[in-house]
Amino acid sequence: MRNAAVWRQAPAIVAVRAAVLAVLTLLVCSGLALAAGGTVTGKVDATPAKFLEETVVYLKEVPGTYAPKTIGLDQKAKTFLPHVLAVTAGDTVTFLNHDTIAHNVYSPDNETYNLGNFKPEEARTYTYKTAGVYTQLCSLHPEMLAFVFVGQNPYSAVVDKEGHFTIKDVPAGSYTVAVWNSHLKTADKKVAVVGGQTAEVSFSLHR
Ligand SMILES: [Cu+2]
Repeated sequence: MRNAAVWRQAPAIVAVRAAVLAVLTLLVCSGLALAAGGTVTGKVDATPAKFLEETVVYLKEVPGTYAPKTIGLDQKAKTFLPHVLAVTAGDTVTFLNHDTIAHNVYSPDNETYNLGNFKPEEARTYTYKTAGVYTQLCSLHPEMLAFVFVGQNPYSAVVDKEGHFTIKDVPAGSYTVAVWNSHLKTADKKVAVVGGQTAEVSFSLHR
């Protein structure tokens, strides 16, 4: 008789165990979503539109320390590639001359640097200490121009051709979203970021 009672209880125990497991899984998953942060996305319009490509959307003052990265900015066909590069203070940029002629790398802005003249296939690096926008120039070719946006934090994005941007893995919190453009302006906006969710912010740039 005792054995029969145990068999009758067994399905109930299994059901309780499954329910507990489901609740735990839910808690762990929502915890991971919070840890993974949220996304800030949107679109920037520019008047005149020709300046749209020189646009970086970024979050101002996000507390934290960020592991330094190394990112490339090449010179090819007398052009800096990419035209706009967004990095974080402490990051290193590797400049590589992909051309068959010499190039120079310098910036007159913020902490200023001049890496000298590079032979073809030569690479030199520069580590940015101070946040700000650095006009990237070549003293040998006045037509060569790029911009290195150095943020206080990694939560920045260069817009695509249509003005869309996406900033991922943002810690939950309230932030100010700002836009840098080479010629145009727009007011900052506030955004509330929730883990696992996407917040949309759009901007209109003008003179
Ligand atoms: Cu050059």
